[in-house]
Amino acid sequence: MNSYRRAGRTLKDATEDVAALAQEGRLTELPGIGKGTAQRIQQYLDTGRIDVLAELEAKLPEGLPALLEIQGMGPKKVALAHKELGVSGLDDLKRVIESGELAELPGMGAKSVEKIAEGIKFMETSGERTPLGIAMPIAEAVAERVRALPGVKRVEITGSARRGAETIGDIDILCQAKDGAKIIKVFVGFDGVKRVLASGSTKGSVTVEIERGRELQIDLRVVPAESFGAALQYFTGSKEHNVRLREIAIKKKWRLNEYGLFDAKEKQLAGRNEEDIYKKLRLPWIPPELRQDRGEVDPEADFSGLVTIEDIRGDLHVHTVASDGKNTIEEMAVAAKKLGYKYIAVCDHSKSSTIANGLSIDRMRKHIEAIRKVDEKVKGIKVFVGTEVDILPDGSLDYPDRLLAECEWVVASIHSAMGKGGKGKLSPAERTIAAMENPYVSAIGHPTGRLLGQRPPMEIDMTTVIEAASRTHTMIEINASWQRLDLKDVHIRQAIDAGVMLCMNTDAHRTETLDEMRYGVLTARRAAATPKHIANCFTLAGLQKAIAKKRG
Ligand code: DGT
Ligand code: CA
Ligand code: CA
Ligand code: ZN
Repeated sequence: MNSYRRAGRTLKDATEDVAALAQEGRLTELPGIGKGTAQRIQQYLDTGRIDVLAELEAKLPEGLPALLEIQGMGPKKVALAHKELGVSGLDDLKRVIESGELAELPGMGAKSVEKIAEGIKFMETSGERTPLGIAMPIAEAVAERVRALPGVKRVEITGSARRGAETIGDIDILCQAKDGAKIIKVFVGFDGVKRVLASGSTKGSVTVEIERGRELQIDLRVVPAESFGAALQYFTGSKEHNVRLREIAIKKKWRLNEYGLFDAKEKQLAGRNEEDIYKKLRLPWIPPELRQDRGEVDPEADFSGLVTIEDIRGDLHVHTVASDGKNTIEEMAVAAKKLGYKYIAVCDHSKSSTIANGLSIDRMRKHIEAIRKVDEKVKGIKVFVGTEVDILPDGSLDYPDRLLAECEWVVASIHSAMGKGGKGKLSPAERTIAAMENPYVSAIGHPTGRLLGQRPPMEIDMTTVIEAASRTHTMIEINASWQRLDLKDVHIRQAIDAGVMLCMNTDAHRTETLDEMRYGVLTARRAAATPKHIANCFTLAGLQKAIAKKRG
């Protein structure tokens, strides 16, 4: 089992195209891939299935693999519950938790059962929504294919994806064309379509499989030119935002729907372009990310100048092979330069993050030298000597001050003991604040520690954290990785209002994920952030000044 897991990891991390390697018969050159595994990969590439896997799956009760997704339920516990109590699905599991039978199994106990119960609750409430970072590339690829069809004039992604929501229920795409039925017929036949839910003359609905047993719905609507703007506005939502707009229309005795804005005599006042709808309602055009009914429907508001991806001049939290990254310092620097960045901060893990291959003090000293060398070698980009230092359970940092002083940029993060603290223990907020009191800590990394759909945020009082950040001149990170999006939008707004300087980082562990910055930008726009709120929108000199504000 472990060898398959290892092979899986190898494939996921492979820098060469696996299909190409297979064709050349070179799969066994990859670490952890023997002849047998290579044959199975080949079978999957040829047929889309693996016989051994299918046989194993057939032997297992259908509901069993899903139990592995529950936080706190490892393979051993699933096997134990299955063997001893006949648990073969979620309902069974809930029953034996309720009855107390699960807690009585060897190696279980009340505490781990409580954790499992929480895991179930979290999984059920996070539902079947798909992370933005999975849904967006699919939405863009499908939109691109629709755009290429003959007769298609305009295509836009709408719905929650256009609003940059953290998770997506389904993807909504809007297209302008005359012959809807023809477009939709082609759409429902796109390769990759798993099921067709609807296929008409104005709307088609399909699903695609995003992982085994998990499908994502895509709706395509086709509208004529005269109502494209109205449909774009309507299907972008949110529903609550649309309700506000409709209230304004009704007050004027007008009507607003997906076909347009109409006066009392049914004359269309706007509909061709989205901007016209807002203009007729005497509102500024409201960026989609802000359409959440949080006070944005305001004639006086000014939403110009929100941060865009072009404003980002560097990434201040990336990892390398020195800890748990996949690329070297130089590869990360060159990739950042290709994105047009002026600076990058190499922030590998500190010694206590042992599972992430954190650097001992000695290794860190050598690493600092290595970063300096790359900074000299790669021209046109400043490579900051940085670290992502662990905030330990007692609120102290994982490196001594004299080592932190050698770093130009220090991100401090909590990676362990993420519980709420309690008797004699510091709470996550207390630990974070203790870290911010350290003069060398430039920023707090992924402040709530959440992993979307997997791990809830720590119980951390963000109000006191934000207040301390403002007082100590410590920046707070907007971790742009779509798995985190941490800070989230409402906390970003809260930090801005408290005068806290933010920074936006990908936490990239490989060159490819440097481009996840876009998800951080969408999230920051949902908080109406502008470049002046985000330190890595500054020039190098401006950033250095912002860092010096704390260090003096
Ligand atoms: P999702 O898919 O759950 O992530 O969220 P949305 O916002 O994409 O919701 P969805 O796909 O159900 O509908 C897309 C947009 O269409 C929604 O944001 C607003 C509009 N819409 C859909 N149904 C209604 C409705 O019953 N009333 C109003 N006012 N708008 C609706
Ligand atoms: Ca949707
Ligand atoms: Ca939809
Ligand atoms: Zn981290």
